[in-house]
Amino acid sequence: MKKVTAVLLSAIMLLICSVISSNAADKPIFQTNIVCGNPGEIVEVSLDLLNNPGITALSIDVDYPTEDLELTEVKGCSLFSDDISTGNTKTNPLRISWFSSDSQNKTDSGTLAKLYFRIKGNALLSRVNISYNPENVFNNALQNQTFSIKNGWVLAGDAKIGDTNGDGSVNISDATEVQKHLAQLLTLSGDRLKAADADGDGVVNISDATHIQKYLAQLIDHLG
Ligand SMILES: [Ca+2]
Ligand SMILES: [Ca+2]
Repeated sequence: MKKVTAVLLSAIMLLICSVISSNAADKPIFQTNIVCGNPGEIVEVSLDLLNNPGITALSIDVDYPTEDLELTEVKGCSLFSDDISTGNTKTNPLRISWFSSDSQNKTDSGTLAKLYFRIKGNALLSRVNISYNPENVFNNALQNQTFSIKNGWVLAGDAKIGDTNGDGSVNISDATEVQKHLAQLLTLSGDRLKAADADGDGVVNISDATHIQKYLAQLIDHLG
């Protein structure tokens, strides 16, 4: 009887996990990617739309630290039949917008725009943040569509996400530093604090220490 119960429980857990993972996989996402370069170089950051549920309009803002990055050019991509407006490179945040002129839902996923940044002299970890008002992203029934956001980084020189002590590698000392910071035994600030956001959700908490540990245990293959 115990064996039957265990098998049944395993099957239920498997079912729950598969439902959760399929939901996660299908979740609509706006994201910018993680790129590396050296100060003075121009790097290309992609603004992507994933798992498009079907929309007729969108308006997204992208902001970045002007002390670290200079936006030199923006190219709208031909993801949809109508042009994607890329706004003015001199404004921060930059507004990326699009609407379907035939009012038909478009379900394509891919790159909305490419942003070209020149990395300034003292930059290390620079976040390229996306924000949007759900009322400005909707389908042909005027239903607002909700997207998750995954913000990317421009990493200059040897900068690495998760390398909170700045020694050039990510190891267990970095996870310990995050824990000490949370316990107020030390204070991470500036680029060291930015590096501590190892899961890239915009806040530094215990999940980041866990994220570094999982990365070191090869349970996940990337940080940020
Ligand atoms: Ca380190
Ligand atoms: Ca975090």
